[in-house]
Amino acid sequence: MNGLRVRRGHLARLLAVAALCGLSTPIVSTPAAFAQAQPAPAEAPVSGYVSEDVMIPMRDGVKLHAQVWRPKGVTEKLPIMMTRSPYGFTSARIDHALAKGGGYAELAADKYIFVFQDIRGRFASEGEFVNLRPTRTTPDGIDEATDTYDSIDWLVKTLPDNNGKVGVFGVSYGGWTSAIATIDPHPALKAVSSQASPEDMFIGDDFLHNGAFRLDYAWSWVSALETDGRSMQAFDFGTDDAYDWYLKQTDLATLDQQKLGRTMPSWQNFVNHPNYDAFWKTGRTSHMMPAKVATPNLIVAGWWDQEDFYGPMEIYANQEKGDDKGLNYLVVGPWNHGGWRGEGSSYGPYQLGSPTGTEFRTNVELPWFRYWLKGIGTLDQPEALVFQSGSNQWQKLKQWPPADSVERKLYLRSGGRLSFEAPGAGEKADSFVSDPANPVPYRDRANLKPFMRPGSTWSSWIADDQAPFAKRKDVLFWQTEPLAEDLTISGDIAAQLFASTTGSDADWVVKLIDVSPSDEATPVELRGRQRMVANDVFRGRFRTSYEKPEPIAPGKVLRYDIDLHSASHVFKKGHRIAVQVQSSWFPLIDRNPQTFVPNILKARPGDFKAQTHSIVHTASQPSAISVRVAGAR
Ligand code: PG9
Repeated sequence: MNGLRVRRGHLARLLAVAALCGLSTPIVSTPAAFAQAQPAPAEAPVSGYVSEDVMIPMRDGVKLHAQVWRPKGVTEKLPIMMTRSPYGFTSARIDHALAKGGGYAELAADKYIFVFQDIRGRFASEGEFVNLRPTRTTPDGIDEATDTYDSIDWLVKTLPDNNGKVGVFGVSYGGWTSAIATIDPHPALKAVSSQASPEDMFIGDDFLHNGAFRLDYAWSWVSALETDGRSMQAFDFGTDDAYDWYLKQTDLATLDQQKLGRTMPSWQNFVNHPNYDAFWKTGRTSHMMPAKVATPNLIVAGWWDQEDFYGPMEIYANQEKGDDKGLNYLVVGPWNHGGWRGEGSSYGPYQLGSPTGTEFRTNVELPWFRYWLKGIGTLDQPEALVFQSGSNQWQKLKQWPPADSVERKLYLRSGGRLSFEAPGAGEKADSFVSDPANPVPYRDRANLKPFMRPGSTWSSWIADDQAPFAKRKDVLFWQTEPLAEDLTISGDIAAQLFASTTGSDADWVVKLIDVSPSDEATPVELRGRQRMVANDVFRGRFRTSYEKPEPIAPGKVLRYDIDLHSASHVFKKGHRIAVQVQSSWFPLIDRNPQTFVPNILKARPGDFKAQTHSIVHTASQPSAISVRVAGAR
């Protein structure tokens, strides 16, 4: 190598910090790992790989740090597998991930040269960090795509015994950098796998959903990443009670100055871009990617990803439009964020029937990269490989969503009934009081630690039992009779709510739920349990436009169309299908003052008012959830 090495001792500082990044998926290093902080394993190489640290020069003179891991004693020419992340990599954790039983064991056993790179401005890399850096606006500018290009160029020219072929892969932020790698790609880049990449931060990923601000995630993430630029320092809330802490914050717009004594760029962006403007739109990942797909991409999503489910599904759908060569593939498995790096035999209390994470890595990811980077094997990857929950079956599909399903509507009816029969005459509205002083928690208060706080179980909150919420007066609940037969849904899900409020703004949270029976044949821990199959929040002010929010006319029944994304799920015979509707989900989502103000992050305490919300379900205004029922043709 050309002498651009970093001494081992130089990394001691970042090893200490990154030791916080635990997970069973060590080098994924998503921030959720903070929640499961464990001590770093002792630094005794166990993988059979040896590493060295390099500084790679970019076109503007900035040098980016990377660790290069190579199988010891192997002299054959090997492909390079690169992952690029802002979270820092510790040597000990990489070593364990590459070793037997680790999240990268299958690839490592097949032998690659692995490169783990700190992106610009993070950890040992030089330069300035910009969160989800936009693409360059001048030909001589830099962005993550040019940094990827320059890194690949240096690696193939510099690393001894490489075969000239490079794969780029990673989860979440690393999934995003993988997607961005396809922009003006280096000729040596032969395949990517963008896993759980965000697509659109305003509409459906980490920071906002349909314009509703993901308060705890946004604050925790930004304060950890944008504090000193070179580490991850989880914000010290001084309490485990996230609900209480956030409820006390009455001036969100200046939270960064108040708590950290300085502004944080991303926080200020949230404050200054309350609507769907060019700032958000130009950051849409698939709009930055080439319209014509030229690099094979294995897109990976988890059905119960608590951060970026919208992203990979949307990237897949958008890239499909320009996939003339058949290079755009999708895998959707029974996982939370990055769950495929673990064993994946269960999710919450639900057994999945097989080690789905190991299956994915062995039968899908490994053959994918072997084929493109080593020319070994054939590509018999289906266009869409989708796990069906409830039946625990993998399905090989020609496309997602599948074409052979029919839309059916589950109507909200009087008396808490949910039915495929539309309402007739005589149905009344269901009403509740939504009080911003007492918002509905998004999970049981006992589990409501801030997401990065040690011991937090944030990564599995979607698996929480929803039954306790159905009992609240400010949560509406409808359910079907026990099903006489299995009912399989496969494809898009959407809510059409006809709703009114006495206020001038309101959030609508909708959950589609599978209710287990309470009989003796059902395992005790599942009896009467309410499993969330789909969910999302919609901020009412954006009913007609995300760009130009409008007050809601008090008392007026208006239609709200809410995307609940998609699912492939079997509601088993004897189960019930249920729907919950509520107007707060705290502190997952910030509180809507329920009084229209131009910018909710700048709302004053006096703006927050209790209001009565109503869901109408009459023959002419039939509130419903539409699902795609499989095999119903
Ligand atoms: N979901 C995380 C993230 C991705 C991109 C930007 C901000 C946050 C992550 O786990 O990396």
